[in-house]
Amino acid sequence: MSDLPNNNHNNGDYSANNIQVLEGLEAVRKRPAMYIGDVSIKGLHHLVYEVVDNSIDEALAGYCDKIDVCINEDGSITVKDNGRGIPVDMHEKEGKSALEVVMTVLHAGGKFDKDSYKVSGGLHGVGVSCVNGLSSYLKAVVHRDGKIYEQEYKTGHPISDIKEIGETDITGTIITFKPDASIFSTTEYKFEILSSRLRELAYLNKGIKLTITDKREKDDEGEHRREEFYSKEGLKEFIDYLDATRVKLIEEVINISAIKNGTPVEIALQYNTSFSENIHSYVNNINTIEGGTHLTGFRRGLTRTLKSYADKSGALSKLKFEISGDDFREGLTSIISVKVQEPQFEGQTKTKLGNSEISLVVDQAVSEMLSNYLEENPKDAKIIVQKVILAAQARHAARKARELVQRKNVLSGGGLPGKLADCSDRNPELSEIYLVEGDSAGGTAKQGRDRKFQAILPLRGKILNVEKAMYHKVFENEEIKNIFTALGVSIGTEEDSKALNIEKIRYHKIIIMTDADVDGSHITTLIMTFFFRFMKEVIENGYLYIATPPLYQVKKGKSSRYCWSEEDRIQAIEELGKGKDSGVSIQRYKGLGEMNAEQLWSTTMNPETRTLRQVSIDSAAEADRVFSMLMGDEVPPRREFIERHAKYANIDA
Ligand code: 0RA
Repeated sequence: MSDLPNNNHNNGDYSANNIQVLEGLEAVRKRPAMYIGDVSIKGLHHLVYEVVDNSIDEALAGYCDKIDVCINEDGSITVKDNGRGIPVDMHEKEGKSALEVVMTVLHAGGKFDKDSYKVSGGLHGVGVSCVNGLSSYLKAVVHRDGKIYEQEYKTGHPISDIKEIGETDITGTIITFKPDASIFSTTEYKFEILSSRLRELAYLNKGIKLTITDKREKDDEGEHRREEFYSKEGLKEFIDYLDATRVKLIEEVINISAIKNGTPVEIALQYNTSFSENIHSYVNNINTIEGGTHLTGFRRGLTRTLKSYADKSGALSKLKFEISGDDFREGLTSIISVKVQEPQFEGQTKTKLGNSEISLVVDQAVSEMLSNYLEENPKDAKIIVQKVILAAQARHAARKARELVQRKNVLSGGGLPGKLADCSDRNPELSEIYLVEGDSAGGTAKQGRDRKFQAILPLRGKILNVEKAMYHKVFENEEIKNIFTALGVSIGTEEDSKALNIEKIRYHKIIIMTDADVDGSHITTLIMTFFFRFMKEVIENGYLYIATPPLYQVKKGKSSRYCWSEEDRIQAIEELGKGKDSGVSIQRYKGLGEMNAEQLWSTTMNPETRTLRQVSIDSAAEADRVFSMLMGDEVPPRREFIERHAKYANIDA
């Protein structure tokens, strides 16, 4: 790279290797997003995954079974494993220890270890040196060959030589790093985000114990927050975890495990009484949210195998219409995990597997093992076939209902819902739509908005709980039809019911605005569930937001302050009431309706002053579980969940 100052010194004392080392990590610091995706909260957490992935690789190679992650008091991270320890011997060519090479040369991670089965290694597979480059401080401690070694770094550069600091009878690697605050937009780690990734890793890689400890805070008993994850049976237990609040159709999760053409394929599946399809796919422990060839292979294998079994059993003879692929996946929860030697990732977020050979690999694994299963378990096979037929019948009925609805819609002129107050701008990138709880608040919002770019769609009361409703009920629901029509996206049909024509969407900000009370947050959750189940692309594109109306107004004479939390309120009372006689009044806003149009605008709708919370999916599997739990039938786990999360409630949902 010619724009780096060190380039001029390519003579004298500097060896070419030295310069390359420098260039490597300077490149990471210059364009961090190229290496870790972004420098937001996502990229920040990616640093931990990158280090943990190295330990997982050590575990997959058979040398490690314990990984401990710690969020330290000062916000730094420590990852400790009981693997072989990073080698420390002198590296002839580089003229430095192997440890230093691993820590300071880009992509040097697996250099010494070509034979081992290396398939982990993070979404970008950039290695731990990348973490080093993006850390203001990093310390590597290695237990190996009876000795303890240590080296420290600053922004990727060693600040000491490798030192022998003691003796040991264990082996392993301990890496502590502090993300560089001049690079990341935030350096505050979230326990929830890290713990759900570690849980996922535990299920995906059975037999490894992963722990996380948060030393930043203590609970009432003086204990640090801590979680431990260990899965003896892997994917099977992952399914049980995801389906905790769903009613299963067959007793045992179906397991498929095979190595086809050298590619390990692991699949677990279970049918439940719900109507939704929950398939989560992974390649080398990475959640492939955009799918890819492994998913295509799975679907094809599943459909063909079940269809041929059902055909043979004669169960389909009475059906007067074709079964579609979707029918085989209604009420299906499944995890697909493949380990691919040289994965090609495609798609917008590089989470779509492109390797064409994998499709057949997975298809064959499913066909062979599932047809065996069906032959050996005729009782379960019958239950599954019955479920598929029911799904087909319901879908058939739903299509008729939908056609009727759409015909009516055309007869009444089609167009936008009557309740929508649209904005005048036609550019989706600049347009917003507020989904407002209740007609009355909707009216206030219509008065208060900037009509150029803000549209208002009032929703009456509670929208349908899509987690409990059948497909055709969802599409018959007035409020939900209004949302679809207002957004300008069409209701999918049959096979492609999950493929939304997102490029037609009329607004790039969809803002849920409800009362700041229990009912309001329930409605927010209902609407989020609806988007998660039927328009996931909206969330994935970052279009879904939650408005945050104030909780209080503290007033004294002519001055007033809006408050969004108890702390805000206490501070406002103190500041407004300072030194003078009292006369401070506090208004608690129970609902949006208690604000007038001007107040609603200035506190909640004006882009200059409002705070929007963007809805994101950190872990699709976890989101799936949480929504099915919050919105499903079983009350006790929901209560437990709410109580457990009350203290640590994650506002970014
Ligand atoms: C290179 C080679 C070997 C192990 C590792 C790296 C290694 C890296 C990390 C990062 C975190 N924990 C780790 N554990 C091991 C192979 C060493 C050998 O052959 O003994």
